[in-house]
Amino acid sequence: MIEGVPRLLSATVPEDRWIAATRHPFLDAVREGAIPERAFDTWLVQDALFVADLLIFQARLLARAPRAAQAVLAGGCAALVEELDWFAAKARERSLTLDVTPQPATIGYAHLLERLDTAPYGDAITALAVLERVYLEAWRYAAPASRPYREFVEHWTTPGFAEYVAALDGLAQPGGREDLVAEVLDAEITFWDMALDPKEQG
Ligand code: MP5
Repeated sequence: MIEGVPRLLSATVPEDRWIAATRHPFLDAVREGAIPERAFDTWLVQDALFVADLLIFQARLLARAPRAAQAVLAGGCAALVEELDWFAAKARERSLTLDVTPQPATIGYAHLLERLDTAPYGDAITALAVLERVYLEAWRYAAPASRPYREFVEHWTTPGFAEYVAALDGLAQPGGREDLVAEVLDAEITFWDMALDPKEQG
């Protein structure tokens, strides 16, 4: 058993990547209040771009989901729409524009979502369950953090988000394309790396 990974998924998830994705130095720095502002702001605007890509993927997944999965996925889509408003508000508070060029890590993750879009439903929902679970556990690791980062930690550690993640765990169909699960974890690690060390944009 890997800590934080639901039993159902633990055979699917590679432990070294799980640890790298959920205990990343970015998260240590957030918890300690030592994150450079530029790194945090890079993460924020790039994650807003990621969430827009995720909404496209998830809306399509909802369209092909079995009846029993529709409510959870529809709720997730609505939450992503609200989250895009939240990102816009946070960007305004920090005087950031969301009209930025995607970093290579963001583009890479978008390409992975496009491939998941054409993967069989079972593999795609499992990848989504891992994508959300890893984010919950990552921000739990950064908790409680002090201001001004605490509200970001709280955003992804609320009981409501944990319930959503548990519901996705219940929909996951492990035992399929384990390489896609590993790719999700790699994309998560690369995303945190990117925030700490963004590529210069031309
Ligand atoms: C999520 C996210 C979780 N916001 N960013 C990355 C890089 N991975 C996962 O998605 P959500 O829907 O915002 O909880």
